[in-house]
Amino acid sequence: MMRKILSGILVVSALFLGRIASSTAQDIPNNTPRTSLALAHGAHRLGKRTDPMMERWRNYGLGQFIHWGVYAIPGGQWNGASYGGAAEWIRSWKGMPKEAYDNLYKEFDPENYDPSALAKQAKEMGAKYMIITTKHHDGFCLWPSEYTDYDVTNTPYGKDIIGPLVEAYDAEGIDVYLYFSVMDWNHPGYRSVLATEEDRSAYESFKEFTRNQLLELLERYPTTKGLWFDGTWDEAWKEQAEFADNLATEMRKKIPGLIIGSRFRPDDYGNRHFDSNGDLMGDYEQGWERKLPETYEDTNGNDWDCVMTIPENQWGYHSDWRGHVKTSYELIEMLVKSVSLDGNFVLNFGPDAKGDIRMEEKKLATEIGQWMSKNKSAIYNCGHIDWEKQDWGYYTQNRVTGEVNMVVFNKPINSVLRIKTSSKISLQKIYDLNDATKIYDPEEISQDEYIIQLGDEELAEPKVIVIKYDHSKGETKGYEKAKT
Ligand code: FHN
Repeated sequence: MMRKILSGILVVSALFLGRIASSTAQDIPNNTPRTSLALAHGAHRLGKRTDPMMERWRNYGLGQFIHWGVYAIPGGQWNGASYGGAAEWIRSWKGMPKEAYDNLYKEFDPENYDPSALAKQAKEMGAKYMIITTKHHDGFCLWPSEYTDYDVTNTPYGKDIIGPLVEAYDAEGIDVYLYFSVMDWNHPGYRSVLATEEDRSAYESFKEFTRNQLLELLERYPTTKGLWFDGTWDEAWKEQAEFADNLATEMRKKIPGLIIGSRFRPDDYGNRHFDSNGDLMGDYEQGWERKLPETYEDTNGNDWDCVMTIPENQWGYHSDWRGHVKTSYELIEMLVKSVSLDGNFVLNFGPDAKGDIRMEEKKLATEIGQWMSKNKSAIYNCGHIDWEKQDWGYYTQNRVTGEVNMVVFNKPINSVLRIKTSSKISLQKIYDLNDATKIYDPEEISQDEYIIQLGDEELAEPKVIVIKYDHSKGETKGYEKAKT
């Protein structure tokens, strides 16, 4: 109880103290007394990682997620009834007997699984990295694991899924990240809460199993760039600050530079994502699932990714998508907004039991890819610029050239696009990314404020206008403020 109260107080104070992390990284050795609270297993760094692997991560822009496992076999249906939740959670539905679910692996035989076709499709879409579920909450492993029989080797398919996939994506130059659910409904030692001594001792075997599996994955697939953790919200796991911290160190020894987000380890008080001082734990924030930050302030200046489903909430294959299915322009807008706020956007795909990607997903991947092929320079290597957001769309800035992209989603009825910079600059050239002969003449209308005219141009799709500028002050006109 005391711990809960203390942790609550700390979380509140974190809002005041912690979110002032500077953007330059500083190493904090374990046990260093902090201005606020000394934590043995809190954040070990303030600010962003600045090494080349993390720079590469930061510049991806677009990623692909794949959720695949035995849940693709029922595809959200059991005995003629349709499960209303996310397909990969069907085991927890009272309509489906656990025993039936736990025997599904005996039917897992994805004869159409073609990792190079998947990798090619991801490449065409413009993905620079991908995340694959090696093991979801049900505990079924898509790789041959020495530590459980509940894996792909004991299915009719009988072969490793992960190895060929890593190879195929590596061959396309797409970086691979491994999703791993700590929560594991299949392991006998797994507990969500440690209520008794028996629970604690069972959980020790589960921890050892988790460690073994993670090290096994990194040994088997050494080109892995990072781990994407999930299922770490249990009370039992929240008590494992020291274990998780040591394991993270061990994993980083196996693959130096390994990227691990904020979902992995809890701190000394069981806080996740942000430690009790409010500092981000892990290399980037993993809290943006099926939602996006509204403003740059919402990101606290951290690296982050957004993982997104195409329908409202389906990750694994569900044959009966209900509700709103996002269109390619909605997804492109989310992608652009993510980049404009310094994040990566990761779009999920759920292959069916045979290993096929459904038509709706293929179509969206193609449409996004068509847009990306023309406009990728507004996405890759781009991030946030602190110019005032306008209703026509989003700015992204190339981190190398400094060029600014206006990604226009809405054409105003008056055809006027407003640009308000954060300081006096000198505009050099404003032009259409896909037709450099189309030059826009900015008209200065106020201090650091300009307009350009779109004229009769129709917006057939989100359009990119490039702004080249330099920091020379130029001539300052004396705009008079209204005396009100
Ligand atoms: O419960 C899972 C869900 O099934 C899916 O894997 C998503 C992906 O981010 N993560 C979990 C909830 O956070």
